[in-house]
Amino acid sequence: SGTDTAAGADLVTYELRGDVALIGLNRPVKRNAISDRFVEAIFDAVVKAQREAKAGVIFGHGAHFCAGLDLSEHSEKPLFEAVQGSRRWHAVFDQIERGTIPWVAAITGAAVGGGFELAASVQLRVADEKAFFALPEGQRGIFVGGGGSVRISRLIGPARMGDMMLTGRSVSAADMERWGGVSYVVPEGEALDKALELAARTAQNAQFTNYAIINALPRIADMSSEDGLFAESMVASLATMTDDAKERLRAFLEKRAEKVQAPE
Ligand code: 1HE
Repeated sequence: SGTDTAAGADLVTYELRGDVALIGLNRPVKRNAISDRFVEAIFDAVVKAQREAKAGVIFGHGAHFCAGLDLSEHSEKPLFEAVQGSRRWHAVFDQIERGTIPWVAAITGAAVGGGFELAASVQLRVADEKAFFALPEGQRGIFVGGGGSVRISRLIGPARMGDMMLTGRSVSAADMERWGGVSYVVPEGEALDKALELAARTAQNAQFTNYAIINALPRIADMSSEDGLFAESMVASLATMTDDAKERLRAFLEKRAEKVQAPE
């Protein structure tokens, strides 16, 4: 464990477990608040994982997933630096949302402000039943800058996001599941194990299909229906051409592949 990259190596832990990379946000005394160095450390770890792993998990060391932007750095910044800082968060989180491998977030404690924005950039969200979500930007006199107005808004809807930002209220894991903001709520203490299990399962998929899911779905969501359907046919046909698809389809027909199971 431990990353060998330069920027803020101490701020994240990195571990490879089989095909799954584990990135731990590691600034628990500051509730994993994300400083400029921290954003770079996340980027380096994500790029390393894309080289070495087939799926990744992001979790927070300590009781909380992430308290968002490091507010102690933020107030000092001149306008143009603030813009560039926000754009850097976008680039880093985009590497997670539209990169080469699927990511699972194991959310415990607070996922607040930029912490929720980070969670919104992964493909699968697992929440501990005690986890909570908030967007306190309204009280702080700032605005989301880590992609939340796009990603969180599309995940839970602009009305719910506006409610969270205007009222600053805390939303429970159970309510967030109802809102579609998380896909799994698990008993206390089990989020990381569940996230690892899901990541390991996605790592077994065909690489091209995972890439298409990660990259085609959000883009098609941005298209008109007509363009989306056309793009879908192109991606679907390309997927079918891969050796992986040929072998996996043959395996199914020869009864060597796992069947779909009824849900538990
Ligand atoms: C911080 C931060 C931070 C904690 N920046 N230092 N985010 C927020 O507005 C959330 C602010 N944080 C909190 O509401 C709470 O800290 C928590 C609910 C997350 C956790 O509470 P608790 O009681 O466990 O911890 P604490 O005692 O509040 O915090 C421990 C220390 O971390 C304390 O510092 P200390 O020197 O007194 O020990 C806190 O000041 C520090 N800390 N959170 C800096 N965020 C790209 S735009 C995104 C915009 C946003 O993200 S806005 C939301 C910012």
